[in-house]
Amino acid sequence: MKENIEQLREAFLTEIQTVKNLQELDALRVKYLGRKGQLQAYFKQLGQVDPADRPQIGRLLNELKQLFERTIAEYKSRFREEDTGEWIDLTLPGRKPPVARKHPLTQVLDEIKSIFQSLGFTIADGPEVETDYYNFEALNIPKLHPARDMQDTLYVTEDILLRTHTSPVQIRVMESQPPPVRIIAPGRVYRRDTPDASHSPFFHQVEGLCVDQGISFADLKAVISEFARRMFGEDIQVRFRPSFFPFTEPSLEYDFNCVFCRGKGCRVCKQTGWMEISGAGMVDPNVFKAVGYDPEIYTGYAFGMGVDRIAMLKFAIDDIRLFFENDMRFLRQF
Ligand code: 2NL
Repeated sequence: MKENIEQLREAFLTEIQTVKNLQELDALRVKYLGRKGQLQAYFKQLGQVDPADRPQIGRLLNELKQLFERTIAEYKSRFREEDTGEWIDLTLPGRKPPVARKHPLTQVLDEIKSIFQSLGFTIADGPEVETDYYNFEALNIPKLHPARDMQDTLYVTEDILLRTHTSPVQIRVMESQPPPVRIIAPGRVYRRDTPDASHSPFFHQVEGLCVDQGISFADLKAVISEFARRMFGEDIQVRFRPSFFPFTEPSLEYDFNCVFCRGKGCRVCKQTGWMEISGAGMVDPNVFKAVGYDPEIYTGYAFGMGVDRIAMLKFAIDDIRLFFENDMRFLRQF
């Protein structure tokens, strides 16, 4: 009997290696474990075995049964995986959906917009392809001004060009409605520049305009100072210096405390504690005349700022070109 059990074991282990699919495996299971199978036949013969040997033979038969069951189960899961792909490995990590994010410039622009919206400004936009009139003439920029030169502006025809600032948007808004006006005009602008770390032939600007009766320099200073604090922190101070623009009179340029040393002086601000941001001023009476506002009744301030430059300060980026190369290694950091 012991020998028969050993032979059955060998036969099973040899035969199962030739099994190629689930059907063949099932046939094998019936042959060895089925009610009319060989193992069952030996169990039936157990009664005729010498009572002294019976416990040992019984144990051997039970062990063999367990071996059959275990080995068949193993082959079964292997075939499932290979043949049908039904097998699901619940221990695998899940598939991560790619999470979209906003471009750093969009993030900064959103922040700038929401600060000015909270100060009562609405958002205006307009064409990027403009006429000489809206980009220059209405803004009191004289015919001989260097900005009008082919070297500085990208022309489509003699009269049509890519806007060099978003001021034309503000001209269009003033033409279309009487004061009061309190708007910002964010958007892309174009200059004829060779790209380097601080220049790009296109970049992004936000211009602000506030026109009503009794608007003064004090209002401008308050709005710019509040913007600086909200954008970069309560401790950031603003400095105003006299300047000149054809479309404002008087004009100024404004600086914020260096956002890296907070005004103490460091390498980035060349030990001055200040960083140039942009220009502003009281709207020139000639601009009001061009849009049909009476400069004897209304006054207003206007300002500009570079979105790319503010984003570079905010994220400590030293090359403007990084914003426009779509390099995912760069963009994924924000
Ligand atoms: C700069 C900063 C500035 C304005 C933009 C403006 C717009 C209108 C009327 C008057 Cl419609 N001014 N915008 C004013 C001052 C500065 O931008 O540095 N630009 C060269």
